Amino acid sequence: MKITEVRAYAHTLPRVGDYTMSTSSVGDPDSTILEIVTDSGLTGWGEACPAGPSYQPANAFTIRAALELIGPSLIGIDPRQIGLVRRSIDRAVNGSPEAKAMVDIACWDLTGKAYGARICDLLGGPQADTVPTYHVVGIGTAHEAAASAHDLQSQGHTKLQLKAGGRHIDEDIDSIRAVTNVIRPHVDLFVDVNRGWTVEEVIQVSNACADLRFSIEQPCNTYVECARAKPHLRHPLLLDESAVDLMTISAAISSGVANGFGMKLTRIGGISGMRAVRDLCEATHTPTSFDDSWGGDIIAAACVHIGSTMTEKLSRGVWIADPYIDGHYDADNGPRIEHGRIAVPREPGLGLSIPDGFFGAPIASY
Ligand code: 0XW
Ligand code: MG
Repeated sequence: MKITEVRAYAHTLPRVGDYTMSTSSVGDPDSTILEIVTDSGLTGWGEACPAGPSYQPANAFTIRAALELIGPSLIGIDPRQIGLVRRSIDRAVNGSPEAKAMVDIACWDLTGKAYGARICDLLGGPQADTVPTYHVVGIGTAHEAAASAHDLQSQGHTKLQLKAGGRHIDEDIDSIRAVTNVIRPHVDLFVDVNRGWTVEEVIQVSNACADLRFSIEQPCNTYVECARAKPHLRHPLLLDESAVDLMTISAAISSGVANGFGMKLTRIGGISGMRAVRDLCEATHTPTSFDDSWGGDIIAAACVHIGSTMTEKLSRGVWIADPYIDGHYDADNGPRIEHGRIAVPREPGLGLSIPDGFFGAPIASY
């Protein structure tokens, strides 16, 4: 099997409802879709969709610019040789993890389709037919947060992520208290600040809520700030945006800075990179989630496949943007949340059948 063409598409995801974090809001998510065509007639799909232009170092335009260099380097390569593919694109461009992750996911899709196996089966096999997810409770008044948490638990959610930051910490403390007042037994709560607090603020919030059970995710902007705060916290600390590579992740585990992670596949190198994080977390009994910033069925399926292979006790859940998107790329097999869980796709590769022409004309072809 050889790669004969690489196509890139731009796809604006129809958003349902608002989604605001401490330092940014999602806006109209501009997803980049990658289609890798082979001489076997099989094609593979990848996707990368930042949560708005200011959430992370990459945006739709930088991702597409990187493809200008990556695309041509793929022609003639066997996509099943994912290690060779990685070395080729690393020679083509430095950095650009989101664009490279798209290639990785598309190659895993092609490999599964070529061998008639689901990606999760190629990764060691799913722990169950469904995976746990977590649902966000947005930034709002304490009453709104409590009402949302109540409703989500009634829908079967057992993992809640309360967004915080971007305002005085007294408002966050009020929301944390209001939500913990309605949290039911066996429901896990974590407060995700998306880098919005200072070291002083996270210490103050943790002390003010010392009597409450929750974890704190990415309170401060940098790894150094989170590490500086950690010894003073009364709550477990989770890293997300600062967990940028395996060296940082392993250092955070061995130093005791991180008690767990919120991981994004396109930040860490796609399915292949997330597999390495999974194995490190399994070996060190460190919980992690399997997420991405935003995106549709393609990135959602990739997260579900790798997330399904993690020991459930160590899985913090698989987050997908489905509740905030109107529609699917694959109406039948696109991942969706039911009673707090997501079904693992059943068909080979990613398990998606995307209709021809769904994304319109390519914006680029290599
Ligand atoms: C909840 N997410 C995975 C989706 C948004 O991109 C933010 C992110 C997070 O946990 O930071
Ligand atoms: Mg997070």
